[in-house]
Amino acid sequence: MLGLIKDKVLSGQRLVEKDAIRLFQSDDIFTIGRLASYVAEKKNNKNAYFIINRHVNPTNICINRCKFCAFSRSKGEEGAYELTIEEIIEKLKDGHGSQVTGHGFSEVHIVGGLHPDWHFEYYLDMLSSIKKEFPHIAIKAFTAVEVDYMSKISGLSLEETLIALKKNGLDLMPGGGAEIFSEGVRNKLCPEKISGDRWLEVMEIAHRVGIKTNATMLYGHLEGIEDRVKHLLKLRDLQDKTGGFQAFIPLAYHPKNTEIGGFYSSGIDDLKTIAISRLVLDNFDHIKAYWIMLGEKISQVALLFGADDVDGTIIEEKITHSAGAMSEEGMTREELIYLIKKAGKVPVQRDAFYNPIDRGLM
Ligand code: V47
Ligand code: SF4
Repeated sequence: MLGLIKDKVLSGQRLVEKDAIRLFQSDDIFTIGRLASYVAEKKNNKNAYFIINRHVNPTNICINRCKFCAFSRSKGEEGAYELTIEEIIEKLKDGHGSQVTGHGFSEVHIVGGLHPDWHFEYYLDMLSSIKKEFPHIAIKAFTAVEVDYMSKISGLSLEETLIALKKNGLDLMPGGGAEIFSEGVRNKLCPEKISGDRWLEVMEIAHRVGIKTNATMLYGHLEGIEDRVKHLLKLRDLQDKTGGFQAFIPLAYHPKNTEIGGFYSSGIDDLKTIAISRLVLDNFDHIKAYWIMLGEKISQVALLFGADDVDGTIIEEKITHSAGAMSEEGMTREELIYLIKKAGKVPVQRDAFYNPIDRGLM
């Protein structure tokens, strides 16, 4: 049944919408995985990337309150928190070069809620203070949703907002907030959030002003196969235009403590989604199997299904763990290397832009 698709992949032809739908409908996970692995190795050989990084979530107070999000709180609600810039810097000092990583961080990943009282200057101050203290750490910060919010609170255009963020130390942007672009499902999941088109617009402008970004897709909730495929194709179209995406990360929905509830994604769906993403997104260099969401073991197997990156040491993770993630919150460098080697891949420690820092890890 997958013969024609196999021929297309092996001859380097681009898959179309109905090919992607057929792949999602198929139970032949081994063929799909083998094809994805073929494409991944053509792009990245047997390399599997990881990074020494740390996540920081400056606040969980958020005006959007998406129905799949167990992390956010309203102002004044029990469990709501907000970090000062000093507290953020302390967190970075804490793990920097510590026993947890054995090395200094290459990247800090910062995302948080849309705080009703914070001013744009606070975000700029956050960036410049971190940059001043840690000039060698790349700052990957703020989803397209947060950037849109900053543009609204500052009265600046998206372009002006992004340029100001860049000037103050923003190096690249994570891929969160994309969720699923389909309007019907998005309205059920997160009615207050910016539309899929707006998310794409923010990313297009970020790429234009020289900020590389990632892209994500939240799957395993209310969406159907067609919603997933359309989402991937919109990302592929924008990547054709800008070339500004570095990696695609499928995010497995976690149901605990959320308003919409439901189930954890299955391991089979996780692997299939990674593999099909690799096959459809022929213009993305990297597919990330984010171990925090997939779990250590599925993310390891995903390296044989088209993924070439498992993300990093993380240290502290709140968003997925609020929603019932069963993984640890951090892994050491040695654990990441072990996980990758045991998948038969070559561990490559990378910086935020996929430049190799250490290849001699075998
Ligand atoms: O934007 C929220 C998602 C995202 C849940 O770019 C949930 O390198 C699952 O985007 N179940 C944040 N997912 C995480 C993210 C990310 C993570 C790692 C690396 C990168 C990168 C990006 O988490 C949110 C939202 O899409 N999310 N709630 C949930 N219950
Ligand atoms: Fe807020 Fe992001 Fe959670 Fe939505 S997913 S409620 S925007 S923190």
